[in-house]
Amino acid sequence: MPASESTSGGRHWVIGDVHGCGEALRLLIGLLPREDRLILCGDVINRGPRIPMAMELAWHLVRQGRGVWLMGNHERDLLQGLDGRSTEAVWRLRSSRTYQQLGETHCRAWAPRLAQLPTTYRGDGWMATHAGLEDDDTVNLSVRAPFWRHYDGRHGDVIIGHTPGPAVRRMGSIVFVDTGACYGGQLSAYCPETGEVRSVPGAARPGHAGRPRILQATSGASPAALVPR
Ligand SMILES: [Mn+2]
Repeated sequence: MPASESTSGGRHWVIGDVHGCGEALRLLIGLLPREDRLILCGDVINRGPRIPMAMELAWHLVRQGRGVWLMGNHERDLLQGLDGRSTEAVWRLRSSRTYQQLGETHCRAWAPRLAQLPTTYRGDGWMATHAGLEDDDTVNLSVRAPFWRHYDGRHGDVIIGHTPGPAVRRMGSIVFVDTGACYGGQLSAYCPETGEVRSVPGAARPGHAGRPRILQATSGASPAALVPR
């Protein structure tokens, strides 16, 4: 899978799962310095109310050279559904909010762009990816506790999304930046160079329970509050 690398030497902001919160992404982009590089940590699509807007904003950052949109498991699932290789993938595609909001034709128009998304971004002493790495360093777009438990810091800090929580938080060398924008939480950006966090309110979801789905990590592997180092 493709990787992307820092060439700027400037500051970066790694942004958590947007999940269709287009308005929140617009506000957050407006809060971040124009000269800094924005890394979207994957799962820009699905769940939220304004998926086309979120995708257009993310792609605009990519085209400007201001941002990098990393592949999440939701983007991968969309591509697999469009490929039509399994009945389950097609069923998942048709029941996804991205498919419902964009329709078949627009989903297909996005596929060549989504297929190019890198799975990692490497900065100086840190990297970003959607969920984590296997023991042999291959990217896994949906791993949770096994990576949290076993990551030994060999790539410096690894900044990930995928698992929502109440705040940007650190566990060892892993920084979690998904703050549940689509679940009534916030959309957050974390600067690996300074440890600074900036957040905006996510989309309120009428009829939704409003609580982030915070996964219970096994055997005490629970992401702690962020302590910048
Ligand atoms: Mn995910």
